[in-house]
Amino acid sequence: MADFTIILGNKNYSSWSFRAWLALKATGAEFEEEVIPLDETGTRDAILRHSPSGRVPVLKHGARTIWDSLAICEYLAELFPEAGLWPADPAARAMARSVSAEMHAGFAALRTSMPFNIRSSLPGKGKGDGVQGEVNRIAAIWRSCREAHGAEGPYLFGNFTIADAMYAPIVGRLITYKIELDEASAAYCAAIAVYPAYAEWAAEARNEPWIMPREEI
Ligand SMILES: N[C@@H](CCC(=O)N[C@@H](CS)C(=O)NCC(=O)O)C(=O)O
Repeated sequence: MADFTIILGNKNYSSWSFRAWLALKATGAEFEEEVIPLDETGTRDAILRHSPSGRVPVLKHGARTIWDSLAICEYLAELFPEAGLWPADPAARAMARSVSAEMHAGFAALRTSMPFNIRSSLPGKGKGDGVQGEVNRIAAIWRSCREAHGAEGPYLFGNFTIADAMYAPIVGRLITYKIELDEASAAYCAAIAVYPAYAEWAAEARNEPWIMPREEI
C-alpha cells in the first residue's frame, strides 16, 4: 500500500484537486487516489469522512491529514526537497510563493464566470464582469515570472514548480473558453497543456461519467 492517499473531486470540475494532485505527481512518490463525485447525494458525508473542512483535496499520509491545496503543496515541498517543488533560488522562491498565494486567494471573477471544465470547448462563453482584467493580471504574472526566472525551461520558474500547479487549472480554463493571449502567455499555456501529468488528468476527466449542471454554462 502506498504511503499517500489523495482524496479528490471530479477530475473534470475540481480545479483545487487538480493543483494538489499535480504537486503530488511532481514528487514522483507512489500514491493512491479516491475521487468523490461532487454535488451528489452523499457527497458531503463522503468528504467529511476524510476532511474536517468538508472540501477536497485532502492528502492522507499515515496518521496525518492535510487539507487545502496550498497546504498540501507546502507539505510535499517539505517532504521532498529533491523534487524542487519550490525554486531553489530565494528570490525566485519568494516570487513563486507570492504568485501561488495570489492564485489561491484571488481571481474570483474568472473562477466564477469560467468554471473549470477541462474536457469541454466553450469558445466565447464565460465573459463575466471583471474577467478580462483578471486574465490580464494573470498574463502579466506569467510574463514576469518567465522573464525573471524562466530561462532554464518552459515553466514559470524554468522547471515545474508549485506555481505551475497553481496556475495549471487557469490554463485549462483559458483553453476551454478559448481566451486570446499574448505570445508569451500562449506559449506557456501550450507548454502546460503537453506536460504529461496535465495530459493524464485531462484524459481521465474525459472518461468520467458525471455531469455537474451548476458547473456547465
Ligand atoms: N481553499 C480550498 C478550496 C477547496 C474547494 O473549494 N474544493 C471544492 C471542490 S474544487 C469542494 O470541496 N467543494 C465541496 C463540494 O462541492 O461539496 C483549497 O485550496 O483546497
